[in-house]
Amino acid sequence: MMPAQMVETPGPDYVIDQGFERYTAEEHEIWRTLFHRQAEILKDRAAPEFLDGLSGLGIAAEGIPHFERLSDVLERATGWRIVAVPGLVPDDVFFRHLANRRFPATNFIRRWDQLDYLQEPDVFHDIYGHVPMLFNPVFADYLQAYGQGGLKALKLDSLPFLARLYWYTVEFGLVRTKEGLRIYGSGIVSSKGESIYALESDKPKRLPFDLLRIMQTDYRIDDFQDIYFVIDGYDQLFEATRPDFTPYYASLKTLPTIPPGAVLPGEREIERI
Ligand code: HBI
Ligand code: FE
Repeated sequence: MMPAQMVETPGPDYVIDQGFERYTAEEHEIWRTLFHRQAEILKDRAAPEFLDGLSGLGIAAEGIPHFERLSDVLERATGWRIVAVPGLVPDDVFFRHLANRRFPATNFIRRWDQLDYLQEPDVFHDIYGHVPMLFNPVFADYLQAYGQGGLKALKLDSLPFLARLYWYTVEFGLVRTKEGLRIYGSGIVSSKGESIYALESDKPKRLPFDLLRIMQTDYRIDDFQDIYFVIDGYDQLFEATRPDFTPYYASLKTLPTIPPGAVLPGEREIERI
């Protein structure tokens, strides 16, 4: 029996036991509060594929999901499973998990005073924000391809370029639908304020998805985004990760980094809503 005060030390893949039985009633209440708040806000703002994943996986309000039980449903749909990790893990560990269809989800939940914003991912960001999109077969394939690409980028000392692709799609991506722009990025759908700002504020720029432009564009981690990139569909993401990125990295290394708020001459901004 592990002494209570000892926190489990993760193995080389940083996987730990979720500790589901250790969650307190208050932690489940924080989940319920976040869930109900986002359910209201995301009705006409989240992409249909996100909402389909949320309901298809049975991710519900009643409390923090049980990773193993949720993984059994997810695996039947797209072959992905969720593994519990204590927080951000080293890049190579992260990419190896994604390349093997394992999504590393943080097992702790934020405190009441972090309800509106916290910098590092918690279980609400990872499970509510990321896992529903893994129910979509094309997006599920994209994220595995991203993991494989990450392991290659590490070898080519080109990780920052690929991290931008993850940031501006998986975390902060928007998708065009017949009803207008919708959100599929996890960093947005798990944030009350940014779910509204991303679609309705005049402040951020919105540009069409462009792989090299994204990999050349810096991003900020401490506030709402200055720019969003819009895809027409998830197969656009999957197709974009097909080619060998080696030549892209070589040319990107010779180009200046584009600051997040910039729109270059000739670029056509996408109108909000
Ligand atoms: N670790 N647990 C976790 N979750 C992430 O989203 C994550 C990570 N480590 C590295 C990382 N993301 C990014 O730096 C890579 O996408 C580049
Ligand atoms: Fe995330």
